[in-house]
Amino acid sequence: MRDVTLTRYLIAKQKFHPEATGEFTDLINRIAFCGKLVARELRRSQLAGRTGSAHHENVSGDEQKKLDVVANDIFVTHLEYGSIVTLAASEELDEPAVFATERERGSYVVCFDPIDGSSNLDVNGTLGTIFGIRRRRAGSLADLFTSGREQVAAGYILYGPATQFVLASGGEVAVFTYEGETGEFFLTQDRLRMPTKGTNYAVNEGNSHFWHEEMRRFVANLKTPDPKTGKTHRTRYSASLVGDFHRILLEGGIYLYPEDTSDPAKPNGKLRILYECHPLAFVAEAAGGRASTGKGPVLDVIPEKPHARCPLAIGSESEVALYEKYVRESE
Ligand code: AHM
Ligand code: MG
Repeated sequence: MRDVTLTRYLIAKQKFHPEATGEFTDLINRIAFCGKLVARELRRSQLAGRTGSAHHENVSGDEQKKLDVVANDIFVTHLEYGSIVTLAASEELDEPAVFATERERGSYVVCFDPIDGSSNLDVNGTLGTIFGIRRRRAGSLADLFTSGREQVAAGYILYGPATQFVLASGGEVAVFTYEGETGEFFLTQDRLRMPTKGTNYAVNEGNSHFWHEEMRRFVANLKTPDPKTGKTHRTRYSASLVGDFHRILLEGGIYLYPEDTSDPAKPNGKLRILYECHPLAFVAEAAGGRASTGKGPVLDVIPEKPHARCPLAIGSESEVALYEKYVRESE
């Protein structure tokens, strides 16, 4: 497995699609290349004085960091050329960027969060990039306002002690790890399956005052010893959705960012559907896990605008089903 590069993996998969033009392989390679550039920026940021605020808010009202802007520019630059991508929606773009004219007909629509977990930028903490890919249909903004099941691939790049590229496509999840000496991503885990039950939970408990009652009861349940094992779930929260989700993908458990009452303008929690919830839900389902709003699958949620949000409970089948039961019983 250690001599399978990302490119070799993609070429092997492409053989199952005789109609393939090579554009998808090109697109994934470009996203991986952007990951290498972002990882390089992150490694240098403390020495180069590139930490801190860009003194600007994005359209969601979040403070933009200098590196949010740098990473967004990297992705826009490398997705824009060659008419492969028609439209790109990013957390850091007020409006989606249109890359291909009607005549050029790019085949794909890409949604991305260039730096997820931005509050970790200044403290050298774990960070990520999230992406979801749809086929171009109408060739207009309407292509964005569709179910997450329209995605043909999704994944993330995890910037931790090692940089890893996680790709869900064709119903399978594969993990590639970056090697600096060769500049390549090598396949390190193939056909990954999420445990059906785990022992971790990730949630910002500082928000518990604003949670609905069923959420408080659910988390209390996770902290109550299991009658069979005598063990409770462990809290593992890093303020990086990608980092927290990756642990849950490997070890099982649940990540939650539920709806709460902290801000009447944001009744659906914090996370955005197109470039946070849909892509990770796609990865979770491809690995045998689940992603739910509490009331139904996240992949079935259709956003009404580019930065729309939804509640997210994502992870092992067992924990997500239990959370849905608490939500159902509260109705
Ligand atoms: P970001 O994309 O602006 O960084 O926001 C998303 C992040 C997630 O990575 C993380 O799980 C969550 O926001 C943390 O939010 P909070 O500080 O409210 O716990
Ligand atoms: Mg984010």
